[in-house]
Amino acid sequence: MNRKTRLILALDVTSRERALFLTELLKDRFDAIKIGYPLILSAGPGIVQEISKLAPVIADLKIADIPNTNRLICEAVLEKGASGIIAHAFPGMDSLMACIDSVAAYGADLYVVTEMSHPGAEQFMAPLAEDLARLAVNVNAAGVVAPATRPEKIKRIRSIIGNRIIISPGVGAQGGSALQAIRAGADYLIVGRSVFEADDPKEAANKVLFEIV
Ligand code: O7M
Repeated sequence: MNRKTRLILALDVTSRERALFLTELLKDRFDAIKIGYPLILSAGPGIVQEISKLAPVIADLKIADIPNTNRLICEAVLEKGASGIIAHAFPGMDSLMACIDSVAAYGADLYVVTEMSHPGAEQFMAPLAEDLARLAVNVNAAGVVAPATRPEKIKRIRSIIGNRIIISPGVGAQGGSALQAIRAGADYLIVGRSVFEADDPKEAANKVLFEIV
């Protein structure tokens, strides 16, 4: 991912037309577009290909299966042009290695979830986050996902992963501060509703950009 604006758009809309409109409107302000189940299940997997022609796509399928199934899922979206993939670490080393082997074959990047940004992540993920980050390092992932809602956790994760990439969701709609997340060590912020649901999405993106420069 080319680091220009340090923003990743979470395109959690369910209409193909809206997704393409927002991509065209906002692509200059974002280094990548993150597409997940809401859009892929509504618009069909071809949307990965369509948006990849306009901007780099990170496929957020939070892959969490046995190695063979992980490989099949990765290949399906990489074949459609995704340049990044997001996977969970908790299924273990072999499952994550299947993702690494797949992204390597396509010259794409793997991002591994360490701790999620919502309150429920405190229940099971938070106590394991550092182990999950270590696993991301062991498989040589390009980066990890860490919560902007808990900047102190970004700091902890940074101390474990060295200079691998941290992409960080939870800014805006979930209450996280863009500036605090960047100061804690995030490389990129994942921003969704606070931008695409705004009356003026370009202006809303500009506000985040001004905050972090
Ligand atoms: O800015 P929002 O809250 O509208 O969107 C945040 C996006 O980040 C949305 O697509 C979530 O699915 C995603 N996300 C989280 O909000 N929290 C996490 O811990 C992890 C993710 C994510 O992108 O994981 C890869």
